[in-house]
Amino acid sequence: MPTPIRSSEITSHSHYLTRRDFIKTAGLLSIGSAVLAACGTPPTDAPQPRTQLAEATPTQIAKLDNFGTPPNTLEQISNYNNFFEFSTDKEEVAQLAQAFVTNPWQVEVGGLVNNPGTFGLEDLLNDYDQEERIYRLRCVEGWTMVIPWDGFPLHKLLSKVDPKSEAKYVKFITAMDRDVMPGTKSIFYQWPYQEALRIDEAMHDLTLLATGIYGQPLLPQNGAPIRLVVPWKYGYKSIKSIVKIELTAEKPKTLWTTAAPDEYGFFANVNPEVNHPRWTQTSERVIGSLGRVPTVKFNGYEEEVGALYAGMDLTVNY
Ligand SMILES: Nc1nc2c(c(=O)[nH]1)N[C@H]1C(S)=C(S)[C@@H](COP(=O)(O)O)O[C@H]1N2
Ligand SMILES: [Mo]
Repeated sequence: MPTPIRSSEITSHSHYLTRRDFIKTAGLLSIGSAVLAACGTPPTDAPQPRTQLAEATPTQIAKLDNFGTPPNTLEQISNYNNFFEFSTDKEEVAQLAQAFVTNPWQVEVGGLVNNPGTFGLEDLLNDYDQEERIYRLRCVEGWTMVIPWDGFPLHKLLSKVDPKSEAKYVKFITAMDRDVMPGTKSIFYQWPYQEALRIDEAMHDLTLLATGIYGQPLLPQNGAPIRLVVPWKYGYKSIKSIVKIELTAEKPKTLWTTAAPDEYGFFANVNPEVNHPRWTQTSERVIGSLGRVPTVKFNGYEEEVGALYAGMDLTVNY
């Protein structure tokens, strides 16, 4: 039986490759192994022989993120939330969001596509294998959580609707129910919450449509029943409770680039070299642990996504 991970074993951000290949159940296994192979040196501080891990039950397997950090607890993940439709108080969202009805649910996918369609949540769950992805969620505010998502890559759904060649961006819209979303009374924001990606970002295999956490359906406060997760970008790109996806030729407006264009860019790639005008982005607090750790470019996913931005000046807050 493997021993649980002790907090003293949590790997620091400076040497994140350690123990990566123990993420046996993560959907990133192939990427992880490719990175290890490229580096040539196997991890030396493996806590357990592989055979013992292989015999462990799923919940006993060490599940770690790309820095070797174990996930936050469901308690933490579901009680410290940004979901401005409900409240700007992170600890109040969980309670308020209980009134949000997320069943039945449909996602309409259209715009510049050859096969537009409206998909019921059940169809999406049946048609696409739900993979587990352990990603770090780095909020632009300077905190991080490690979340074991269940879901499927967005590119599977996009391939199904078959984007036209003119489609250059993918826009996402959150459900809006004014009756149960007191935050939408705020006139500082343009509702409904809207986000967007460039199409190559949307097609990247790391870009996930999440439907669960820890093997359970998403809770309302986490963006039930289906939300985007883009792990190399600040958390605000990971739009919750999606009802509409539209492919466009023009760069879409987003809630944050409309509300405060000088503070929140369209690309919003995690970058410790570009500070927020009002606070530093060089470090972050991992929820549930004390102190701060250095923030890493692209949230540690540079190997996977760096090529998407070749030639772009990354010191600009786009
Ligand atoms: N619709 C909607 N999506 C949203 C937000 C929001 O306010 N409304 N907040 C974003 C921000 S700022 C973050 S950090 C993450 C938080 O996700 P979590 O509460 O599941 O950790 O959701 C993002 N998605
Ligand atoms: Mo955020």
